[in-house]
Amino acid sequence: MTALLTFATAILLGIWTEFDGAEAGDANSQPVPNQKRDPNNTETDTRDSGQSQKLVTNSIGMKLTLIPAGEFMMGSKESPEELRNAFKDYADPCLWVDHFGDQYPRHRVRITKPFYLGTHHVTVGQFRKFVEDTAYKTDAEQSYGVGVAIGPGGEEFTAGRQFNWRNTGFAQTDEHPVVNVSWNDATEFCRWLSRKEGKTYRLPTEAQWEYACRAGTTTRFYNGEDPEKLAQVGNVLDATCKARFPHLEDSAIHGVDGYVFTSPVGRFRPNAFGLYDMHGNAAQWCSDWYGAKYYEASPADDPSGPNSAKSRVCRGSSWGAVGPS
Ligand SMILES: [Ca+2]
Repeated sequence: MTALLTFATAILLGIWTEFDGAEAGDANSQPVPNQKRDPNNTETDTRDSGQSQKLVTNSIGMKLTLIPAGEFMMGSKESPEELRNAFKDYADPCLWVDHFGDQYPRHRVRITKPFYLGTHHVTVGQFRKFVEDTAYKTDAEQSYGVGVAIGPGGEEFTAGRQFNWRNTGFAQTDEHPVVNVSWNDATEFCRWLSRKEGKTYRLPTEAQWEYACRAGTTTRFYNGEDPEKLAQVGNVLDATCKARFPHLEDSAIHGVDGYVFTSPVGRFRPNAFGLYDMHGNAAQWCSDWYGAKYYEASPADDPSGPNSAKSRVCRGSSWGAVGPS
């Protein structure tokens, strides 16, 4: 069985597309032979509502949740036009582009094998262990990242060489999701952990991600249809953020999640599989190449995305957005 990680990404979606696929290949292309089991690994069986669920804690303290095989309807049950109309009152930049067409048409997908998925985003503290062990330099440290700086009119979002996973311009503890990491950085983290434990860690496919996020639900969000209720289950562009950045007023929901920027992982109600922050906080890299029309041609069994493209798939939205993504 393969262990997969959800991985927090750059704080603005798509910012790292210029690096996608430039160096690193698919982590699946380099299977790691079995090695002696790490004695720090522990496995725990728990019972929840009569169903058996296996949780695993790995050698760096990451919890992974066993996701069962199954099938589901992937994508939006609403057409792009219906979604655009439903979200027309939000000026979220993520909704300005033709954002909804790639979630359509809805189609049946089978996940044929169970898998482990990271219960939380990869944290700053966990990523630091990788960097300290390998002296790895992230793409942002070799180019530029995105963060929050003091501009002429107050705080503003901007890009610069000073921003990277260590410095985002706002406070991050070891319990916050690591951000300002590219798809390449995420893949290298998985390779390091695979070597370290003798198991195969990789990013989830987009189909695995959505199957895990939905956890049996068919609504826009796993807590229903209403974006105004997102603050119950995740850290999104909410009234807290709007109070700090008044120019985002037209983009934010009225609900209050209590966080302007990222939040420590696991602070909101999990979904039915026991996964946290699948909506909001930090967006998450998937292994797939991105194809706007891929859903029209997706195979039913374990789809893994187009053969090649210019960018990778990122799911889960973030603390700076409200739309279904
Ligand atoms: Ca928030």
